[in-house]
Amino acid sequence: MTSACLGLGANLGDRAAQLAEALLRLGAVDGIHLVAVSPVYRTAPWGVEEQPDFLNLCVRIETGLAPPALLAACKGVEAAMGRQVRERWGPREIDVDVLLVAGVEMETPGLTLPHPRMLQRRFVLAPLADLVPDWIVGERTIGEHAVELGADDLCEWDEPESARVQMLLSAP
Ligand code: PH2
Ligand code: MG
Ligand code: MG
Repeated sequence: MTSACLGLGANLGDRAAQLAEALLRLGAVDGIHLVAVSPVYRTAPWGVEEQPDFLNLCVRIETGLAPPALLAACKGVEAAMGRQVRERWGPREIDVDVLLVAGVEMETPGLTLPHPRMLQRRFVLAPLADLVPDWIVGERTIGEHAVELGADDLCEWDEPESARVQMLLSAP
């Protein structure tokens, strides 16, 4: 089993419910075990600014899947939840990205690890720093990268939506 971290985001529909559904679907995949879920952050849209705010979180998993199979599982969850194909960086009902797989650096057409843009994105680094502040990417820890990126656009803990996701995850 290998430790890995995934980044989830949504900015259409009932965002917290979709994040929770995606987590439940991921946890039901053979070979994926959820270890810890970060708080939920409300974040300014990055890339395409004219779209609703996102809710973002990260999840730490243990997995027996190799990275391509893990990516396929993430895409499978998006497809099962009816994610529509829209413009790059545009609005989405659910997005599940593979951010980090412990000990893995790879660059293939479909998957680059660590995720190539994660260090420039507050909406990734903030929840990731809550989960794995001491993991090293490049020369620094995730916590150090998060401090270095600083804070300017919206990226704040959403307490009610964090509580809703937790509640939906623990509901029978
Ligand atoms: N995802 C994108 C594009 N822009 N902005 C925020 N705040 N959060 C996201 O998850 C996000 C984004 C494409 O994956
Ligand atoms: Mg993404
Ligand atoms: Mg994606």
